[in-house]
Order: sequence, then C-alpha cells, then structure tokens
Amino acid sequence: MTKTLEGKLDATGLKFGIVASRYNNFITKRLLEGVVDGLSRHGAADDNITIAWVPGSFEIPLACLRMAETGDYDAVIAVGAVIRGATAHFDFVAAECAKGVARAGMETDVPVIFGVITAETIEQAIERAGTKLPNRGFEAALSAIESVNVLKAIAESSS
Ligand code: INI
Repeated sequence: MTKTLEGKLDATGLKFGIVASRYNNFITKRLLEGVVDGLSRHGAADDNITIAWVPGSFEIPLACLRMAETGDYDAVIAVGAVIRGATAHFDFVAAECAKGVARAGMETDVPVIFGVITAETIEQAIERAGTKLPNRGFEAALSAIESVNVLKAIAESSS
C-alpha cells in the first residue's frame, strides 16, 4: 500500500529564525513583512519569531548557519534581494548565497529556506516582493512550515 507523507501548514508552537539582508532594503523589508505575515497567519506566535539583520546577501549563509546551530529554531528563513542591474558581481553574490543557504541546512539538519530574490532588474524584484507576483517572503514562510512538518512526518513514520 502506498504511503504518502506531507507537511501540514500549521506553525503552532514552532520557532523560526529569519536572516534578513539590509542591501536593497526597500525590497527586503517587504519580503520580511511577507515572511512574518505567512508565519503568523499559520499559527506562529510573535515570541517564536527572531530576526537577525546582515549587511548583504553574501553574509546571509553564515548567519543562517549560526542560527540553525543554536538548536533554538525549527526552521531558518533567508531573506534577501540580489539585483543584476545593481551589481557587477551579481553572479558571485547570488551563487554564494544560494550555495551557503543550502549548506547551512544540510550541515545542521534544520530546514533553511531560500527566500532570496534574484532578479534581472529592479522592476522584477519589486514584482516578486508582492506587487504583480505573490510576495516571495510569504511563500518562503509556507515552505518553512511545510518543510518542518514533513520532516517530522518522515521521522515519525520510520519504524
Ligand atoms: N547584496 C545584496 O544583497 N544584493 C545585491 O544586489 C548586492 N549588490 O548589488 O552588490 C549585494 N552586495 C553586497 C554583498 O552582499 C555583500 O554585503 C558585500 O559584498 C560585502 O561582503
């Protein structure tokens, strides 16, 4: 018989760390609002949400790793905006941020979610912060909740 494991979108009692980048903060503030809204609307208590600010997306991975290593959080969510038009080193910042966020999760066994926008233009970044497109931060919050709960379901199903 087929067994299906899924993560419920229920954040009751869960604890979240958020690492947010100040660079392009006119975008990252919107993303952060989306994350907090997404967590709260699914049952997370304000007291269970901790935000750490870093200078830019390049600095996100280490802060995610440190937060995840504390063992205080069920999931960590990275929030940043890397915009190609704004930098000659877009590819380096974006790639190192993505690799580092993935690594922080794998090394700590804590879900670390990539709520970082990588956009070709400022207009595209604005769209992804919740104008034409859904707020990427809100989506990241849902990914965090689902990931925590599906990992719990996997652990509980093992015999
Ligand atoms: N950081 C970003 O988060 N987004 C960007 O678009 C960006 N640009 O354009 O350069 C950016 N650069 C800063 C970088 O993340 C580091 O903070 C900096 O290089 C110091 O290590």
